[in-house]
Amino acid sequence: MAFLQNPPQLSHPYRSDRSLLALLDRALPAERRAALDADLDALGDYAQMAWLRACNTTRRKPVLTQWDAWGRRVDRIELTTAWQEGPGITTRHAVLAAGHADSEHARLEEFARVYLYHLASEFYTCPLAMTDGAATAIRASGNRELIERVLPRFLSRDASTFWLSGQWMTENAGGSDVGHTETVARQDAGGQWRLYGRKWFSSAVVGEAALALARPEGAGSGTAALALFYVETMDGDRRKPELVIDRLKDKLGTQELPTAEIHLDGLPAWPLGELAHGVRQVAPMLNVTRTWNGICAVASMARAISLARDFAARRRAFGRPLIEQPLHAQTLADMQAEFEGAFALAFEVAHLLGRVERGTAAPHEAALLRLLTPLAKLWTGKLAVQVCSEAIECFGGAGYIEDTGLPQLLRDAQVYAIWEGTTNVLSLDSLRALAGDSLGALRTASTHWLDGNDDMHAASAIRQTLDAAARWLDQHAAGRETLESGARGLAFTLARCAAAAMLARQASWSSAHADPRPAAALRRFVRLGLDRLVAPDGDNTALLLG
Ligand code: MFK
Repeated sequence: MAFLQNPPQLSHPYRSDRSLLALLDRALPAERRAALDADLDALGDYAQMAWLRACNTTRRKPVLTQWDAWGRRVDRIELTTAWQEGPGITTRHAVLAAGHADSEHARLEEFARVYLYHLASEFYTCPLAMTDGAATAIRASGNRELIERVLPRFLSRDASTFWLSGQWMTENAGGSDVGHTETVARQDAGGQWRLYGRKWFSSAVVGEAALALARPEGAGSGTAALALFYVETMDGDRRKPELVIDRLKDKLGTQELPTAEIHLDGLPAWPLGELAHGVRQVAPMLNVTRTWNGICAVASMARAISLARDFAARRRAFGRPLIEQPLHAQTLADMQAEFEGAFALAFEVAHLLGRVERGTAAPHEAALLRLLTPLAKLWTGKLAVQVCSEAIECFGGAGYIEDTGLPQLLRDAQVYAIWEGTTNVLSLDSLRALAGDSLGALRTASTHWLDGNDDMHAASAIRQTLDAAARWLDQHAAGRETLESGARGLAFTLARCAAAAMLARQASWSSAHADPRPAAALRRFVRLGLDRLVAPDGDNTALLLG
């Protein structure tokens, strides 16, 4: 019998994830920690089952049928199995409800669930993120009628009453530059607002509701004149005729997710608040979905590394298992250190969000959250692509073969750098945050996170790099073009410093609990470098593009 390679096995995504277990043990009071265990265990079981199922079945994509045999417009979308299971799993394990519970730990407990569920969900987490964001934005609007109508649906623990919500923002002209939105809101004779226009990326078109940006008829141009509307998509069990699905997108990845192009032809809509400043009103939603993006990105990294490490123990080359080959071990350890930094940052944003929402955060932490949210999103998004790419390379040619399930990890990871704003858009958003005193808040927080850690080299590298970032910002604050051109380097630098300081806090706790591995991750993460600052070189850029 010719040689057959053992395929990689996925170890239990919850019980074998030491980063998640240690974080929850450190950050949660014992009672809450214990109460969370059953849901996380079950979501880990589901994730393991879903991986095996995906390995043993032919992949499917959603199918849109626009017309029935008799010429009636139906716009019916057939979903994959994981998507059909989505409402049941989500509500049974209170994925969204947990995040809105009355506790400063609510968001951490929610995002622990999201982290475990994400890959098994086949990006059902995308509309879940938007539903979570919509619930947050509607709550922030103070619109009582709407809060009472939709929050029990969006946060339901019962699949039969659960509603998904979309976020209809992106248009052909207004992608990142949402101020170019062309969708118009017009009042009919009865005073009902109705939306007319085309939305270009609607990933929750199978949902029951959405928040949509539109320009009230007669309002001026630009971002400030946009208003935020709430819409419902269904009339009983039929989609409203004023919502037309033009086609499903043929995407690089996230292919189980039915992202649609749609037309709104007079869809009834209700303003959330004032008939202007819609972007300001949708910002709480954006910040929540960006938090989901960061957590989902680290979930992809965790999966890629878990499979690559398992395979390295099974696969022999040049006389020994790959894991014993020094260069391969080095590669895996670098991935692990970068992952642990990203994990620390993404989950700190989640925990902080809960504390800020519940009013238990320290005074500087609201500014800190405003900065860390785009930093976590942009850095983890890019890192996920790098880690997934490296991981599939760890399998050699097998990593390039579709039905190993490995290429999908990389294709899907590419979405994190695009979904909810590209790396550059998020870098510019971090400049918005830095216009306040968020850098001071990061310095204060870092001092706190480093307190009690005995890795003097790491502490000094973090402080020196934060000083360098502050000097860079001072030097370039007045020159907008230079500031923007270096915004990505600044954002990566701050993200890495924040992640390192958070890793230091986790390392102190873990060392005291006889686990030296996070301290090792910190040493390696710092050695891989914190400083990504870019010297201004406008002339050189112009020459290269000429
Ligand atoms: C999962 C799989 C997905 C499947 C495939 C999907 C592929 C991708 C599909 C997509 O299209 S994802 C892209 C979604 N689009 C975005 O994420 C928008 C990207 N653009 C931005 O983020 C811009 O920064 C933004 C539109 C939010 C604002 O740009 P502007 O037009 O220059 O607005 P401006 O005047 O700076 O900000 C308006 C207000 O919002 C200001 O407040 P004031 O009115 O009080 O002055 C800002 O401070 C506030 N604001 C903006 N961003 C904020 C914020 N407030 C809090 N947090 C933020 N993040």
